[in-house]
Amino acid sequence: MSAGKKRLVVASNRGPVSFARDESGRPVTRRGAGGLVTAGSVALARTGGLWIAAAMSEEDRANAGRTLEVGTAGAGFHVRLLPLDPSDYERFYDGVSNRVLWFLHHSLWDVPRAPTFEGLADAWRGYERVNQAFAEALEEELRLADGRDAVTLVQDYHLALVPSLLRGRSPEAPIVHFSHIPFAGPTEMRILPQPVRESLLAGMLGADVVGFQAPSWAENFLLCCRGLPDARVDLRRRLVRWKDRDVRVRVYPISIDPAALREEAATEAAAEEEREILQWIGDRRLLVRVDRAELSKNILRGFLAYECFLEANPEWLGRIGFLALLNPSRQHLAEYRAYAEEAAELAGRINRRFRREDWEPIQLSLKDDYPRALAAYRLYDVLLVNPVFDGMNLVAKEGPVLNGRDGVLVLSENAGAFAELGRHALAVNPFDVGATAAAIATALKMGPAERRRRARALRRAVTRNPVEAWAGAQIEDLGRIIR
Ligand code: GDG
Repeated sequence: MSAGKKRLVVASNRGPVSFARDESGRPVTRRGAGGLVTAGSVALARTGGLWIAAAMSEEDRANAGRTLEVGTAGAGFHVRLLPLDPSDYERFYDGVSNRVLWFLHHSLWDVPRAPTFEGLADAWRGYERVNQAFAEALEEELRLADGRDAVTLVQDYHLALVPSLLRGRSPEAPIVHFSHIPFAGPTEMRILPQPVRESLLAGMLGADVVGFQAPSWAENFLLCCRGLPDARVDLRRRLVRWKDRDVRVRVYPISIDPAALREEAATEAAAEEEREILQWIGDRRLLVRVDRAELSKNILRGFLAYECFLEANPEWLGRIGFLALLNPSRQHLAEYRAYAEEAAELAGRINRRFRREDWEPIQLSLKDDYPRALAAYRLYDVLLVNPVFDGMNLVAKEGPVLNGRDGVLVLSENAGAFAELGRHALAVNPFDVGATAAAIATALKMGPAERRRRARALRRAVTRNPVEAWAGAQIEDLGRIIR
């Protein structure tokens, strides 16, 4: 049977639904947001199947074990939340995934001081146990599939060990591991203690296909595998020979669903935000950024670049506003709270330096407000997307699809999205504050014909890669390999 006919099983840390209680205390389910949920749900709605995710909250744990049906009749799929030991989950989620792997793959450590890896050995055991629990649940599902064997799509750095653990239990299972984030190069990878480094690579190599968002991350993975004893790496064919099997390394850039996005942007909530932003900006030009309040998104250098731009181009004082919409993220981690505070302080300092009676240079909002983000996408003249490193970055794709002003995209060379959109954006080295300031100035000076041409090309580049293609290409590749 070809992989294309098989049932789909998706495994990820965060699932497409979570449990909560409404005001009257009744249990309710909430749909998750984000690129993985959209792309995974689109794939599962087509084939039917199951999504296995961690029970992340108390409420999730109380409902774990039940299999839920999600979606509409004929386009539905099932979700199973795994009950996990809370202290193991904390080791897995914060101790390893958030504090070590996220920092490693985005180059976020201040290397003269960090990391020191105190507590890593203990956290690592929790990471292994949670990965083991996922592998067991997946194997059980494959057994239950009863002849209609399944294709397993394992998501992200949280579950790097799952492919080899599952392979050990189910040697014939077709498995893809996909990383939504960048992958560190071999030099950064050497920051990790050797056993951890080798377990991660060997874990991912349990898959038939190891997928990434962009060519640079795939190449980094291959280069890291060259450091793994007994692995044979063919860089040209993007192949790793490991334990008598060939593992393919491939690129599957994730995309967005433009029709669904336009529908969300057409709601009254978004229209209300649009009116509010228009009132704030008046006839000034609008610079926008939309991000999780996250270290990798490079918010501080973005503000410094704006300051540098205002300093070098005083004719723009009072004629532009910077709307920075930051969705709070991982606020239980001290590094994230400190970063968000530093961003607010920096915006405050720039405002105090340049503000006038009738003009505030930056409006910073630190809250979960998706309708406002959609409204800002429609209205920007310049969209600043300058992450230090980013797997893909969906803001760079959503903005151009909704924007109605032929806005210019200023895009980091280190965002995965750069491979698809870079030619039509203004490229910046995210570490170079002066160059980012110059790119903002260039965007604002750009003539209407060039703006229109670039905006159109960006829209076309996004829509050329439909969201269904992400899982579709993975399943097709598996089909060719397995046959
Ligand atoms: C990871 C990788 C990769 C914006 N404001 C709010 C809000 N948003 C939405 C945006 C966009 C999403 O959040 C952010 O997407 P990104 O791609 O930028 O970012 P990550 O969260 O870092 O995701 C990334 C992605 O996985 C998919 O593979 O692209 O590289 O890091 O859709 O519009 N959402 C909510 N409230 C807001 O205030 N709920």
